[in-house]
Amino acid sequence: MNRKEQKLRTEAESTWCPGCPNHLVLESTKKAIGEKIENGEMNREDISIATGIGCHGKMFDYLNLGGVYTLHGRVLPTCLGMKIGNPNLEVIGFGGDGDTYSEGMSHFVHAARYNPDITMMVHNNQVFALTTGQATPVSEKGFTSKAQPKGTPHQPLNPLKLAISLDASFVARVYPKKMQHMKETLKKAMDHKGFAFIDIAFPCLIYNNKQEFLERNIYELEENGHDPTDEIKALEKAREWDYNTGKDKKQDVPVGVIYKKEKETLSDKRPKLKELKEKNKAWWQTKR
Ligand SMILES: Cc1ncc(C[n+]2csc(CCOP(=O)(O)OP(=O)(O)O)c2C)c(N)n1
Ligand code: SF4
Repeated sequence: MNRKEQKLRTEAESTWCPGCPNHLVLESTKKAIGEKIENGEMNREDISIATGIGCHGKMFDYLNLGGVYTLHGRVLPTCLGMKIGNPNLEVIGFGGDGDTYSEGMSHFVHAARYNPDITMMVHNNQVFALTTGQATPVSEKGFTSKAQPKGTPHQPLNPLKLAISLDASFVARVYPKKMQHMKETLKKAMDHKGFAFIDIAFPCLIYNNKQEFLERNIYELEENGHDPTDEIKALEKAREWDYNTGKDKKQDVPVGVIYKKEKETLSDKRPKLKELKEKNKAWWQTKR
């Protein structure tokens, strides 16, 4: 761990379950940001984060960065507010799948439309984990819990397909055990100008353990010659996994950048934000 990564640690004791993939998400995030700081691309003070409420939300406790530990479902409007308030900030949101695709769904749709220059990571364990295992909109059909003893009858929503059809300008999936790949994908998302969305596919070891399924079916798009600028190919890739574990059929779970497009950002569309960015830049630089 380099000096910059150490500065991103807090003294808070982790309350995640031992072995929870959230630990790996945290480490990859620290590495990605640590490397960017080390390379002189940004300072710790240039980054602002927002997290939802859930197991994923504890990222706020363990990352020594400014921001807002916000309400369940409200990560994206909080990120948007921070970005509008100071367009020079590098804003990163961390949400749960319950958080983002249930209560927060309308924000997700409009963030893709507005295209603010922010990064959104969704810790997608396909379950409301902190509230002990209820089905979310991405839980697989037939998923049982105390709240759904007969199994949810609904097909899971495919957030990647949705994001591409909303014309989100950067759409990716990562798997936390592929730490190097996850770190590099996060860096690409931070470099992207516009709304960069990353769905983190991972098992909740307690309430939805699909580790064996994921390990068996995951492959890296970068090794497959995928062209993320081809929208039709991107949709085909997004369709490969329908978020069921497909006990009867072969499923492929692609990870990496699925779709990427250059598109006007929110600041491009709002000249006042551009002005504010320039005006604040000088002030911001004196504060470093
Ligand atoms: C406005 C609001 N609605 C609901 C809740 C209850 N709640 C807290 S955590 C949580 C589950 C979080 O699940 P998810 O977002 O998938 O995150 P995970 O725990 O799986 O990381 C819920 C429903 C809340 N705290 N606030
Ligand atoms: S309940 Fe699941 S998501 Fe929450 S800390 Fe434990 S393993 Fe991780």
